[in-house]
Amino acid sequence: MKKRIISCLLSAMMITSAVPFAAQAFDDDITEDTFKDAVLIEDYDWLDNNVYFKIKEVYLRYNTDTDSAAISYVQEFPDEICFKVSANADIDDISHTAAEIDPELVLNFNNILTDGGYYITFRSRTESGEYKRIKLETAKLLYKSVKENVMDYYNCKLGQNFSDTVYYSYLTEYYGKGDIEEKLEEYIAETGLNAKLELIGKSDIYETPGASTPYYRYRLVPETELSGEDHLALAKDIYEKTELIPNGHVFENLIDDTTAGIVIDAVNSVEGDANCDGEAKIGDAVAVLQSIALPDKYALTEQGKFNADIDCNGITASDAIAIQKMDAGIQQ
Ligand SMILES: [Ca+2]
Ligand SMILES: [Ca+2]
Repeated sequence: MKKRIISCLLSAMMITSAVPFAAQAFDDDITEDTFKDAVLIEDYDWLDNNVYFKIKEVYLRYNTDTDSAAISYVQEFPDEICFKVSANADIDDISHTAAEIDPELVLNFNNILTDGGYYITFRSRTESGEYKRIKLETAKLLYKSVKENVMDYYNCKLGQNFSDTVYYSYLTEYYGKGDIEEKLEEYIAETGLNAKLELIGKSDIYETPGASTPYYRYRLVPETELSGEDHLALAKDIYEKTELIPNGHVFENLIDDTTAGIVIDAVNSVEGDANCDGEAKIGDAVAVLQSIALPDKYALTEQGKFNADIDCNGITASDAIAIQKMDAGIQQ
């Protein structure tokens, strides 16, 4: 079957991937030209799992050297607060503290690091599973409440559209807990599809602290060559019958994820430093008052607001007073 090259229109800026799988290239070399004719899949609602990210756009392209097609997701990540904690940190205790600050602040996952310890990530999620914005003061309060217990505070990533990350996926590749294999085998048995299952990888991400629940990545590989459209149709059919959503194997990211949203550096935050010059001085108290009086003219940056919100309730005149007292050496 003649293979077609479909590509997509994205700048070729490389970024690091947050996905815990090693990069795996397809056979073709990725260049800007490779993607210029990508097809935007309009009916991508079925791909939106709204779990760790929200899919905004999906592109389909054919692989030049294999019989596979791939999809590119443009993703939107919800706000998150990340900590690095030691291996023996009491994650349940930190989780409890977070829930006391805001009941919707939930531990999303913890990621074991090779040097011992974990990255743990909090997101704000409603009971119905919708992710919400995290208020700056909530991030500050959580930081202040748990900072004695953490090895390092990583950052808060706040702001919608924080990350338009693109990645590629084999069209029938699935990531999740052990029941993926069972569901796919059932699908093959029921449909009589001529296909085999390939285990691509296993991840050490755990959904619940202390619970050994490895995640698996499987590919359902058709034995007969499919066109990109046919492979996509198969993926949709699998979704309709099993509710399994393709979840790709990142091998390249093409959009710089630092261009949108806000990343607060809490480790290097100087308490009271509203103007972000590294010191808390009387000028910071003035900057706070100016930002309240003339917010359009003297707006604080998000980092400045994080630094200057001494009592973790948003920026008010009392922060200016607290900063003045700090500057004067008066204990809080
Ligand atoms: Ca300052
Ligand atoms: Ca305040």
